[in-house]
Amino acid sequence: MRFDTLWRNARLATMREGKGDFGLAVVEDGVIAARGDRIAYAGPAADLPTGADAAEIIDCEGRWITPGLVDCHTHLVFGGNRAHEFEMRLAGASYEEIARAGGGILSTVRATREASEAALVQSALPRLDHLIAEGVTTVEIKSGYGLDLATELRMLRAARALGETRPVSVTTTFLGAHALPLEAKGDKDAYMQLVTETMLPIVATEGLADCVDAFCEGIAFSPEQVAALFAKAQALGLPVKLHADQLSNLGGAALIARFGGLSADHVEYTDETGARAMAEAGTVAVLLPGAFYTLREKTVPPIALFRKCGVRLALASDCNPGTSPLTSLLLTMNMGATLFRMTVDECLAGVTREAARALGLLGETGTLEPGKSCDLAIWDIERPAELVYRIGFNPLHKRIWRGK
Ligand code: DI6
Ligand code: FE
Repeated sequence: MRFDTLWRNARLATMREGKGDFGLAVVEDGVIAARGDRIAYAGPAADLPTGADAAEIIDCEGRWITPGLVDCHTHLVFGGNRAHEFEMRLAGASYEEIARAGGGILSTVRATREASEAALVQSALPRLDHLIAEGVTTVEIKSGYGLDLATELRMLRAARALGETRPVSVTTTFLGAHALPLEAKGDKDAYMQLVTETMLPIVATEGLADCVDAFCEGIAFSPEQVAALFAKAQALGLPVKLHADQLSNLGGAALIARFGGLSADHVEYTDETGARAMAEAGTVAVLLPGAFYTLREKTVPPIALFRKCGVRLALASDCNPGTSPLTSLLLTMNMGATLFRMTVDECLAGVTREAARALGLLGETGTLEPGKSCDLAIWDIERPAELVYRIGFNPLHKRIWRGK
């Protein structure tokens, strides 16, 4: 049997799901073989068909291989940054004071509207490269700092362009319902009608979004406004997800579950009704410890409740200039463990299998299984816990995307 590339002498964390087993699914003396951009074999060396051969055979010298990492929630594309607001907050200013002084999300909106597509790509590349350097092979990127049609389209084009510029899979999300722009003059209903009836259909027609997201919160949009947007998204054949229950419980988790959404993100304030609805709908909880840390939040997401109900847990960077200026999934895993008390297995599944599930891409990536894209991260570690335990250290040996 002839393969293109074969990685041997490796320890695999395949992340493959067995019956009732959601662990790492470790293979001690493992082999991965690729044909083209697909995994053709992933398993014990002993079970490799006899006579197996490959054009290129790589000795991994006992290193660990995991699926390429998946960052399933980022706002990677934006203009400017908010380092000055960080300083203001350190000097005692509150988030609200900064927002009233023209800062906050709207200051990023201003900078993003002023940036060309090329400038947006250029400023996002170092952030993307940092993710890639830690083994990321799939990244989700949201719009939401344009809040007008032209800039929202430009952000989504910039996100697609990033995927053409670097060897990484990019999925895009339309987040026109992120915040209320100044020109809406406080009229949330009118703005959401614009997002729902005008922007979204054009975004869909141009094929620029793989998914639709919204921010459901007192400072953003109500469940009713979001429901109308989701109904439209579904009519257009687009899956939905939601920034839900981050700062208060407006029933966001139950809302996204009602629409069969891919994920409910943040979910610090989700209650048992919400968690049960998510489990029923197969909606993944995407936990974002970077935002929790930056905002110095006190309310931890109800991890035990999610476990009890059987809700799947993903972890993501939420990379954004305001509440999570974080471009490291390794540090995200450490925060998931230290701040949220997630286990090593949960953290690793959270940035591989469950993150892929949260993007609707589990058939394509997220585990080491035949037929999937050959997306691998090869690590210089002795045990998987090192990926979660160390802080500010990157043990990536090599990253493979689509077999290369
Ligand atoms: N939740 C957040 O924490 C960020 N967006 C969102 O929906 C805030 C983004 C920002 O401050 O720029
Ligand atoms: Fe976010």
